[in-house]
Amino acid sequence: MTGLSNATLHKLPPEVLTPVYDRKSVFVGIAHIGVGNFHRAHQALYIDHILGRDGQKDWGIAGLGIRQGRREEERAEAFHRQDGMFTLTEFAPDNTSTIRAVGSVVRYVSCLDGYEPIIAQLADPAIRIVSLTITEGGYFVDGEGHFRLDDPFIAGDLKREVPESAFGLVTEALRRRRESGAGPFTVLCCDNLQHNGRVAQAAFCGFAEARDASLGAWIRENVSFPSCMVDRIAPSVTDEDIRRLDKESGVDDLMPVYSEDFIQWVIEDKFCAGRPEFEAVGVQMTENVEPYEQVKLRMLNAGHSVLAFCGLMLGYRKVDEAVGDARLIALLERFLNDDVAPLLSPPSDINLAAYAAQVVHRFRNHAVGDQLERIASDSFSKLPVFLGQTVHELIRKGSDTRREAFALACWAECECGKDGKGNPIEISEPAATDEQKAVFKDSNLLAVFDLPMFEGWGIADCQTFREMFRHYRSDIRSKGPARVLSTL
Ligand code: CS2
Repeated sequence: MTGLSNATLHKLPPEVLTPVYDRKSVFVGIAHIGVGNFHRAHQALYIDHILGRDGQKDWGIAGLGIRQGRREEERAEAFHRQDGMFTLTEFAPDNTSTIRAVGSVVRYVSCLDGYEPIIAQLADPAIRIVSLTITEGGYFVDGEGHFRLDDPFIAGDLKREVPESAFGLVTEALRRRRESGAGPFTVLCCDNLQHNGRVAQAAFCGFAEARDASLGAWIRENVSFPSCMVDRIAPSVTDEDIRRLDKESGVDDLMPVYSEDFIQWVIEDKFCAGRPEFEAVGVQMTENVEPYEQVKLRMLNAGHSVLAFCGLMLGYRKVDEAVGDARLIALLERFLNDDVAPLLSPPSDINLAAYAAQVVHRFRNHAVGDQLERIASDSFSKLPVFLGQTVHELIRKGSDTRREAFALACWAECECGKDGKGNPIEISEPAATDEQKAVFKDSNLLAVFDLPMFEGWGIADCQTFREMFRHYRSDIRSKGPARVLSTL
């Protein structure tokens, strides 16, 4: 098998697509924080296409790794050994695939060498966009849109001379840029949040204002924070996947990624320091992202979560297996079409019935075989974004909420660590404290609704919903999830 680096590009097997541009002629113009699977299967691919176009060579990506740990050590080593390249395999539903060596990440700066080089990279006047995928829970913004300055991680970073959080690093870089005259850059949040640009603005400005009021005001005035909707299913990559993908590609890649062939990016056109020719590679530029993001988060992401909780409870581990079960398909389709769709005001180019059918079709993609445990993880951060508004509106309208109550009952049972057959499930909840996780084992089955994540759902005042949820949870335990599902 051939290793992956600039020197070996011409030796890769012919079925592996390689950059159509000369990587040596690319300059860095984007810095990205959080170079995980999703970024590499999504934004890095779009930029790879951009770099192949005339006059677009100054939009290369500098990947920034800001979280210490074993994963960072592996990633930094792989980026270093492979000159920033990795293979991406995109699987179509008919199991055909396209394999490509993505070349857009032309530099990688790791915190393992300290945080100063990261700040220096961000402060480099060549950087005109700083994009981020730091997860839904990574912004420390509460339901009212306030940055949580009292969070110990944030409070600690505010005191550090050399900061380590995304907010601290960007703030310090902007301070230097203001001083040197290099000017602002655009901060582009690429996480699954509603009005993610506004959330990012609240977080970055909140941090900066606490550090230095005049700098905070300058950032508010000069830095743009466009919202965007990102969409592509990119599963976690296990060691076994690495072996499988490398065998298929014939490339000895330390960090291959894989995904579905579907991809979408809708961005609010608000860039304070210039931007690539996004339209030329299929990105939709718009004045208003909100209707797109509402559809995506409340249908695809929420549908994913509903399927994950109920599928796990029935004993499945993969998305394509779960949608192979007619009972779960029926649940998912009714959730999408009967519960969520009537609440949405989609943009004119989206037909919701067709969108729902496409979501189901995407979930059926066998080669993608996404992990239900991955999707169920971090629900403390995800559920308020994906499902909160839907439940709130259904309750307010007095509509049928059986499927939502059942999905949440399955979720609460999943969080107890076992599926409906008694087999272990592993769901990680990085945003939850141990005390919060203990509510799932409470003999009061309704104790979960006291968690702060349920603020604003309308459940506290809805006896019908609470009763239904309690009932479902206890029936799942006594009769099994399949019996309960058959009553919906
Ligand atoms: C998933 C998303 O993690 C989740 O909850 O629903 O990662 C999903 O695969 C992507 O948002 C698809 O764009």
